[in-house]
Amino acid sequence: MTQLAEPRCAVLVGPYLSGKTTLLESLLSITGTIHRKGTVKDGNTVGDSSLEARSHDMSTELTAAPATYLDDQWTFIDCPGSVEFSQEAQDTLSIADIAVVVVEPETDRAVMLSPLLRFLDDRNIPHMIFINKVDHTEATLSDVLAAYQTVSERPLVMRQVPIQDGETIKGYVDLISDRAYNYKDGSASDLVEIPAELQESEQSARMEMLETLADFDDDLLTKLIEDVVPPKEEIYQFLKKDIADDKVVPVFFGSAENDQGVRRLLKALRHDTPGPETTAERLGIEAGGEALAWIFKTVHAAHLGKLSLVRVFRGAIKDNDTLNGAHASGMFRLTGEKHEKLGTAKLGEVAALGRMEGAKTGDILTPSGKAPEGLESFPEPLPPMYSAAISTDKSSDEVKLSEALAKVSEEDPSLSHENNPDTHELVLWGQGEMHLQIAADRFKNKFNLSSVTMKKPQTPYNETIAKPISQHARFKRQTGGHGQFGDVHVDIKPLPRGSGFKFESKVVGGRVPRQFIPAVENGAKEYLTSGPLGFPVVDLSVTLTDGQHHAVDSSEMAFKQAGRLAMSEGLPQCKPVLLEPISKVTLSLPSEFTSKAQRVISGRRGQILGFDAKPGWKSWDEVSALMPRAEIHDLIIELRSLTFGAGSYTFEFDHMQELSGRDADQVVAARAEAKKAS
Ligand SMILES: Nc1nc2c(ncn2[C@@H]2O[C@H](COP(=O)(O)OP(=O)(O)OP(=O)(O)O)[C@@H](O)[C@H]2O)c(=O)[nH]1
Ligand SMILES: [Mg+2]
Repeated sequence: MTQLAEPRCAVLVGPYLSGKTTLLESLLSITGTIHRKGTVKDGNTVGDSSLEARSHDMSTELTAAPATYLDDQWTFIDCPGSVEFSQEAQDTLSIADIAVVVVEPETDRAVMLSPLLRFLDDRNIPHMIFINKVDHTEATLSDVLAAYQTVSERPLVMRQVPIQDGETIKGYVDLISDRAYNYKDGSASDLVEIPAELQESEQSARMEMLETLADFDDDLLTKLIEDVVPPKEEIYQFLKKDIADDKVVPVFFGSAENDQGVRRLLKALRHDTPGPETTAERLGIEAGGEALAWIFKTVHAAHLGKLSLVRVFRGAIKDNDTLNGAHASGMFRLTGEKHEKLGTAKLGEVAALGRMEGAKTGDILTPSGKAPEGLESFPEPLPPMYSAAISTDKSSDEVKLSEALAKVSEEDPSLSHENNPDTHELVLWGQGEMHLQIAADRFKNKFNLSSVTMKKPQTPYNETIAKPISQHARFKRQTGGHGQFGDVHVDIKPLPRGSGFKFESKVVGGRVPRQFIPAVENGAKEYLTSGPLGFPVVDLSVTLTDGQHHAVDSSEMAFKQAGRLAMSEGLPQCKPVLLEPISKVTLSLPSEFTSKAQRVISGRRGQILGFDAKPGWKSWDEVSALMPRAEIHDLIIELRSLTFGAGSYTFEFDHMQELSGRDADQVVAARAEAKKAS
């Protein structure tokens, strides 16, 4: 009896709408996992089962599904293609034996693919390219290949050449087996004679493939120089090794919708995909030792609660095992939204562990709780690029909202949230408009939070003063019984940027009794939360120089009010100025778009600090600039539309800067308007 191969895992990735979910459906149909093939249009595919995915006609989270093909076990995982969901793709790729990069037969948008290919090559993740939708293209495949080659560091090798019938591709010639096939609806392709007119181009494509392989093998090179054509078996072995080492990327084509070329792809996967032990080695997991599983995704499912999706990289885990000190409540195998109980998950398998409280995406699970050292790093959460202020008008939903926020960020580490101390808004950060929209949909669909609304977040402006002043203020109330009395003299002075607020007392002789001095400071501070222009006031000093008190009527409260009064009467005379936050922004983008991006920065009141080649990235630049925070809000939208989605940016607070003129007037007027409305 032949030894069965360990279960392997292929992850489908690639640009938005290239046909990954359709390809998963085709793979599952051909392997007999499903008996009725669905379509994305009809909303009945195994992938995209969530309400969010169905309603937006796009994948919004991964779909894992097991399959058996010619006695080999597989888990296929379909990832969303939108750049806004790249965290999901990156995390899933980290546990893949191979990635199938599904692309469209386009020549002008190849640049979209470069961040993904870069990620794969940085981590040496073996991958293949599947040019999908060849039933519907005007481009010639050699042009398509050439376009994608410009964004791939690794050589792409065409494994097939198309058999054309006019504009239509009706089959292919396999360049290693030297066999020709015509596509056949609903079943495996027919073996046919290689068309005479293709013989020559097939031979030259074959030679090109061999020459690329020979770049990585001296024996093959010697053979080619000596005009010896190596036997097929040898070529298969070269290719298999080069794919496993991520030295070359084989390219296939077909039509997922029509199941064309998908069997061929399956056979290539079967032959060329490294097993989980090889992947474990690539990830730095030594063979031998205790069982080990890696969490690549966390889901909060409707009935099962928290699920940790893992891939087993050593040994086997059983339903009742204790891992990292926690006891999983159930182990499951997922097929899209369906789940079945699983007793044992062995090396290579993908499983979902129930209610592993405390466990998070990226964690290594072992019985001892110890993770080996020197492992490949799990992808970091992607830097935030777009934000929205999120709120609920139902106070009973507030606790639910904070729980839901914690859960969606657990499901998707590229979502985060913060309470902005200046604007007092709860701000949700993510990768783009759609990303946040889907999060909002999840609040409604999954967490039953229909009262949640999102809006553009406020810019955290501050204000300061330009002129010093001495101010006297007296707080006096006589309301029967004993009254309230506090009297202060203060010097208010501007301080350099970044100084914040400073308070000191120079009062002598107990004219303001010592115990009331902190109250004066607190009163001043209280006023500073919203100054004459309506914003938090910073960069000023207040010195208590003198005052008066009354033996009976003075109190902490009275001096606090006096401190506050001194500020509210004094500050409007100190030439208030608006301060806007300026961020240091670093744009990362293909060099062909650099000059356009610089214009975008200037158009958004930015100051370009410089640009340079992005270290280690061929034909990419990094542009650094200082930009007002108010201008960054939708920068990613413009940057992506400029760069076919490839560009991104990071930002960090740099300094506060005075804003004057019309821009400032508008900000102040809008603030006054908002205050009136609230
Ligand atoms: N003509 C043609 N259309 C296809 C093919 N495969 C997919 N499509 C269509 O392309 C569109 C997108 O297909 P999906 O399978 O959802 O693409 P996807 O890559 O999963 O999309 P995202 O996950 O949102 O990135 C749908 O309208 C499909 O019907 C194909 O082989 N030929
Ligand atoms: Mg999809």
